[in-house]
Amino acid sequence: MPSSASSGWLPQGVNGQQVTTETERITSLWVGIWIAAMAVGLLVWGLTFWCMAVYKRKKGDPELPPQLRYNIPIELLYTVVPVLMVAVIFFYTARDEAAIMDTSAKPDVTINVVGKQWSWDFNYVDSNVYETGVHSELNPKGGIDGTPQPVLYMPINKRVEFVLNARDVIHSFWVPAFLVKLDMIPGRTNKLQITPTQLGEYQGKCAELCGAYHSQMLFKVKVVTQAEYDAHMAELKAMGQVGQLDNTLNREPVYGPDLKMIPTSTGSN
Ligand SMILES: [Cu+2]
Repeated sequence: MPSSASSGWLPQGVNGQQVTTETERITSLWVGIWIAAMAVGLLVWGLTFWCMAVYKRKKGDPELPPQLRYNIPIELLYTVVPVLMVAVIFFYTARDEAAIMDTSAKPDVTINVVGKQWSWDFNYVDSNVYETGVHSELNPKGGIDGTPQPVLYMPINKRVEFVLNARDVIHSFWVPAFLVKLDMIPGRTNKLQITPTQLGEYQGKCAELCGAYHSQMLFKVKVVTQAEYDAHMAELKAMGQVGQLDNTLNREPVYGPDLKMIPTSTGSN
């Protein structure tokens, strides 16, 4: 329990370790805003119940007590105080969002992630290899539950830049343990940099309702050592998954005999 309380009941890594370089910042913002909200809530509830108890109508009281209206100091107070509270929350949110969404640093690894109904393609840009997921509807090897989830590899302690695109409709790239998600919008490229700091396997999902099988639009994330990452790149290459999958709009992907989408472009996106 202490470890889940320290993360404000947000998803987190094993033993309270930080999953990425940004999870501590995100957790602090989350917990801080909850503490501020609870303090305000307790004050408001406290004053409300105090008024109800102290100023309730007592036996023998005549009609209603004098009614207060057009009280400028009180009206100013309940306008200025909430504006200040929102300003403080805005300041910390904007500060942290700017840090989390900052993509000015040169990444160690670039991975182009393409969302599609209802799976994912991963183009490992630096290694010029790719991975493609196929939804069970299109994959006779898997039933509804039997669809293998495509696996996204990330080397630990390396700054990974995700270049996010969508092939058909709006999707959203979400790894709950990373505490951040970003929309994938057709015709637009969004970027997100993540530096994972804990080895392990994490669940990834689509966070934007994108059609009938949205809930099955899943993938796995494996944070591995650099050596394991390199081995996986070599493995993809050995499997012939060389080049980069086209990520322009295309609702009718072409699959090879082994259900691999045939690359329709190489190199640039
Ligand atoms: Cu989706």
